[in-house]
Amino acid sequence: MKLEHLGWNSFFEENFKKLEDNALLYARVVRREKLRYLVIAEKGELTVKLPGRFYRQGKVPVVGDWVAVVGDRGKATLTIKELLPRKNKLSRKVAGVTTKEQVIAANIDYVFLVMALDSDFSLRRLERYLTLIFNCGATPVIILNKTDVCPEVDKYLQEIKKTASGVAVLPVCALNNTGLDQLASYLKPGKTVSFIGSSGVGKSTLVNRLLGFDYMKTKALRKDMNKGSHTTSHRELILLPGGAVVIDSPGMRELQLWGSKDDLRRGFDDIEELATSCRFRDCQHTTEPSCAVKEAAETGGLIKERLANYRKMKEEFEALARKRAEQARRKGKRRGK
Ligand SMILES: Nc1nc2c(ncn2[C@@H]2O[C@H](COP(=O)(O)OP(=O)(O)O)[C@@H](O)[C@H]2O)c(=O)[nH]1
Ligand SMILES: [Mg+2]
Ligand SMILES: [Zn+2]
Repeated sequence: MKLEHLGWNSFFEENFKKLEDNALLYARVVRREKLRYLVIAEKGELTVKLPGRFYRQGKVPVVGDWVAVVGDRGKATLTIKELLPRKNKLSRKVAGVTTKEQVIAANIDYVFLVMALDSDFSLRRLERYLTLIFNCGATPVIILNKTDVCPEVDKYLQEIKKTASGVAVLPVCALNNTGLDQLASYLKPGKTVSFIGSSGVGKSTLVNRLLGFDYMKTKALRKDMNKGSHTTSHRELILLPGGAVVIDSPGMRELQLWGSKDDLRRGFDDIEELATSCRFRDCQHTTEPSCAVKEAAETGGLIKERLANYRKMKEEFEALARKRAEQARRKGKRRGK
């Protein structure tokens, strides 16, 4: 197995060489199951153990990570020795009140943000997802699925283009297998594509279409499977016949932000641009006089709900920053004792 097809490149190679240990193998994480990981190395798939120190050090490998693996002499068990530095990572805040990062996937080239053109469609959710993707640094591509149930695809395309300027938008129908050829230019050997989006938008159906057979459990299949055994473990990282690597992340019910308010800059460049005309340089666009952003929202130049969403996310990032600073302060105190 040539691991270049799985995304192995000079960046990872250099970091691997720095470990200066001939006994090590490099491998990519395919799936995590508590203390064991399924990884893929040159010799093929391997099950490896993760020593407890990784948890204590807070560097737990995720799907898409590259790890250095070592075998115990004479024993069949393999152990993860190092987590190689990441090119990037897609993160959110863990669900609930805890202030903690949850890394969803690592080392990604493109994030396919899948949205369905059914009643579930929301521009505000799109803005939220994009903010997370901009934090990751991977290139977002919006996949608009279920065009078969939507008579006004063009209307949605126009709205999305206004909301996500500069981001490619590809309308497709996974069910009827139409429009999927547009994805080909991204799905090149060695490239890693992570699929994200709400549950039910058709991510698994899309992946199955790209694979050419039903590999991922889709909602339709799952219903029947609940009756019998449905424990067939599946890989979260899959190699497509054409060479690209796909990461199908589990559905996200709650999309809590992780990152900083700087991550809003790219997705809201229209607001940033307007803000340069506000009277005050540090204008928060709330109660200040001569605020160009508020004026635009009142006169129709800026969609009100978009501004409200921007403000909401900015507040969330500010609250997150306060909590993280407080955590760091407490940690420092404990260390100082
Ligand atoms: N009408 C329509 N339904 C689709 C399309 N793609 C997927 N679905 C259906 O949407 C449901 C959820 O799909 P699934 O792939 O499991 O979504 P996931 O949760 O994002 O992985 C299933 O019943 C699919 O058959 C599509 O293009 N059109
Ligand atoms: Mg799915
Ligand atoms: Zn302002």
